[in-house]
Amino acid sequence: MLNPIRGLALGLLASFALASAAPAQAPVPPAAVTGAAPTTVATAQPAKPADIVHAAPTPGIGQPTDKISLQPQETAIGHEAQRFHDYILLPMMAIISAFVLLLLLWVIVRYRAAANPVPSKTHHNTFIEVVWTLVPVLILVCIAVPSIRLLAHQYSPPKADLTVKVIGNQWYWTYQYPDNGDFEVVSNMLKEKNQVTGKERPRTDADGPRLLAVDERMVVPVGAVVKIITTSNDVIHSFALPAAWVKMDAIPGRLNETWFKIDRPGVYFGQCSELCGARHGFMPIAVEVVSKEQFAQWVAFKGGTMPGAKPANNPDATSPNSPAVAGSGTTPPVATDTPVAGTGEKPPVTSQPAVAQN
Ligand SMILES: [Cu+2]
Repeated sequence: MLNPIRGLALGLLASFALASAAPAQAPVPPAAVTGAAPTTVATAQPAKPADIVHAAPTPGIGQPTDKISLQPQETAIGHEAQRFHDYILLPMMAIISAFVLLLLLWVIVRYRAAANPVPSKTHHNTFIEVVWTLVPVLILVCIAVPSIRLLAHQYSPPKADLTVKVIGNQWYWTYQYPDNGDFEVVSNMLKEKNQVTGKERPRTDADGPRLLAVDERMVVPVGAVVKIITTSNDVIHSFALPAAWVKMDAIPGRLNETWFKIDRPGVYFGQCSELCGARHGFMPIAVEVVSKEQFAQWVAFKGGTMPGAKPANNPDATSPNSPAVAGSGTTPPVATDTPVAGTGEKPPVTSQPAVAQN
């Protein structure tokens, strides 16, 4: 349940989003001012438990398409891999397959028993033996050079702008943000309308395709080098995001590392790619790439902090373990700067300590 002060912060965030969308809206008079922050303004709106507004996915981007090819790639590594696949591997495979097929057909027809009552006893042809040794070697070299170069690029990550710890569970994902106050997001697949029970929210098209949409996405800033650390709480899972050319096993008791950098805002879907039990097919991955401002807003909404962000009026606020302010019970302190729509001011930053949910 939301506590009232956190509810105020949510209300502020919601009103900020509304104000940006509809500048003609009448100004809301300040209704209450908290003691912790003299500039804090609380609107009279009821606290909205709703989430931050998330982007709807774009068909054909970050999700399976009906084309026979790799999923459209969104990272530099992905483009390199796609070029390698499209212009080197695929043509080579096609040429070799066609060559072997034609050779077989030619041998079957030309040297059939009916046409050759007396079989040829030819053996040893130095030229052909050199050719059939050298040509496969050259083919392998042609594949190995770009392949090893691609691997080297994959395993030479640039300096990370953000680290996300991805933890596989039977059968959902949790995403921890150690750079942002170590808050955690638990991501479950959204069920269809006819499958939900109780208060579960069914999937809508704005969430994403069936079996890929989740209730909580991993959110990352656009253009940021995101370091992914994978591990697992139970069995081996695999974090795979095809549009980012990422697939990394999540192994209990071990930390694996991969990375991606996506330059286009949007929603990108993936799936667990290691058979991990009965519901292996029902633990999708959704990564939402947003602007830096939206990311900061989302982090604040989740109770995290941005690295280097100054806590507003509360020196304890940067510590995730900071005790609650005396007199406010167990309620963590919240201070929110007044957002001013249309002036290009920064979105509100809360100083609420991160809540670890382990
Ligand atoms: Cu799994």
